Amino acid sequence: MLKWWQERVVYQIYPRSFQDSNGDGIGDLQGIISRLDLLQDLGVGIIWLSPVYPSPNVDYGYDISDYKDINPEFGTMADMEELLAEAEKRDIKIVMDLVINHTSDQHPWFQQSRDKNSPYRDYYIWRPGKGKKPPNNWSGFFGGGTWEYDEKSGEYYLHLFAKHQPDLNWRNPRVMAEVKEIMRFWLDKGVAGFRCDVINILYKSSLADGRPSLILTGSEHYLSQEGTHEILRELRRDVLDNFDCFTVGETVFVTPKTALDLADPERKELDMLFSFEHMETDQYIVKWFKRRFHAGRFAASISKWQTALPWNANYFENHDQPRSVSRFGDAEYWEKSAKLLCIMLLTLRGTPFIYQGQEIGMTNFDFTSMDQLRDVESRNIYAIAKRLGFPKALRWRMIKATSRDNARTPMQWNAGPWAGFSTVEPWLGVNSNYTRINVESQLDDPNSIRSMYKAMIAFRAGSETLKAGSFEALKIKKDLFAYRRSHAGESLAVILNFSPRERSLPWAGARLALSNYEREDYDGVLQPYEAVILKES
Ligand code: TEU
Ligand code: CA
Repeated sequence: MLKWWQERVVYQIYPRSFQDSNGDGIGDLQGIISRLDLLQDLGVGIIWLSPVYPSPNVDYGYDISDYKDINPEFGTMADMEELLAEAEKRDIKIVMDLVINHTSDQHPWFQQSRDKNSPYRDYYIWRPGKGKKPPNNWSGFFGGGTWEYDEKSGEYYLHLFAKHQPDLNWRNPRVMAEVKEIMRFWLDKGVAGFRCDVINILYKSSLADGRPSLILTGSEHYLSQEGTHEILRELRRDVLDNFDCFTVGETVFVTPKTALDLADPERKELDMLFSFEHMETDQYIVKWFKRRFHAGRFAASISKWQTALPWNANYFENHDQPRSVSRFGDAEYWEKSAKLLCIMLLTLRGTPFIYQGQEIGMTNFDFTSMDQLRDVESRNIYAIAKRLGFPKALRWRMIKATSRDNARTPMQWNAGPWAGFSTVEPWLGVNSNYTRINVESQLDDPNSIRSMYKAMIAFRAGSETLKAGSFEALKIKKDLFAYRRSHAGESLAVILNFSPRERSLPWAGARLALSNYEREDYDGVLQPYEAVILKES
């Protein structure tokens, strides 16, 4: 029997860029409330809100300075309670983003911890340097080091992300108690669960130097450590199991083995998790060095993970990733390839996660210079590439293709000023294709990408095979990817042509259930970027 978070489709909202309601150029909670009817129309069952807590916005909400309030830019706690109530009226559940590996350096806990004698000192990881050097050689997720010297304190503090995001010390039982309190606060308000930010790096087993690595020096001391498993089991036992809720972990650098240790239902840690392997098939070593997308590599990774875990959290884009149609699709076949990705996402086994704008085929941002970018990660990497002597054209190409700002431009609602997102210039530029790509132009068009998402969400909702069925990879050949979903005597074959060429793939004894092309039945020849669902039995 499936749980409700396995039956429903999740829609991720990046609140800053979804809908501005008060004309300050920044998305907000009242803006989200004003768009709930459209999300209900789409068929969304759960909304994952990227962080809406007070934040100095170094990392736009992923640096939290108060876990039990609402960022005034987004509104008030009353607005949040109204959002919860309005969503519930539409049978939409709300999931919050739980960022507990680190806080903002403006959090009162951190400010007090700078005093060596403060009871908050051990909420964070403070260490003396080695002479003039930091305590170890670890490298950070945003490039650069992971230790910041604090004059007042006379010591360094650890930050695996930006220096304004000090890591919490999860060896301290008071940190555990504080986080349990925060989780109960939101669950008592009716929040239906949490997306857990970089949740598999909480416990640092050692602060010893790491093996030098091009990716993350030192990660062997904190990736998926036993201490983290113990933390997750305790949070589940003492808090989560007392509510009808779920968790989806964002888990970096997991393998099928380490992922199973985090998401195996028997271990009662996470309910499901986002892995990254399929999102790393178009890069060399790190995401800044792009590699041509190869559908076969992508399909092979997806297939591996479909059978590696008891349940998957399937996604092709989010607020950290470039737009999937620009990355895995084809601009020449923008509509068809966006619909192919839609059919793939909604026919895989597991909970589908749709990111705002994906449902209308929003593309990467057409920015032309660094001063249009806001993302701390992009700016850090650009500065490091410059220091390393990368030519300007090369470092610009790296950033433009991969910057997280590609996914953070304002939601394109209509062809009006600022794409209907705001009445003033937004905090981040609007993609110039908003007059062509927007919700309003697709809403009543039965052949639009949004209509395909709406149809596929309904198709999946009515199909026990797609929701609960098994997954079997059938063909992974260059640009062709075919798999079978079976359940209780029904068998559906999904065939995806990730290429601009016609491809012959006869499929005897099957009846067409759905295609992203207008056709009566399946003639064994796939059109460019055609995706079909065939009923085999
Ligand atoms: O992201 C974790 C993370 O590692 C991402 O930076 C990811 O590695 C990369 O950007 C995409 O490949 C989470 C949040 O999703 C991200 O927005 C935050 O910046 C980060 O944690 C720190 O909280
Ligand atoms: Ca606003």
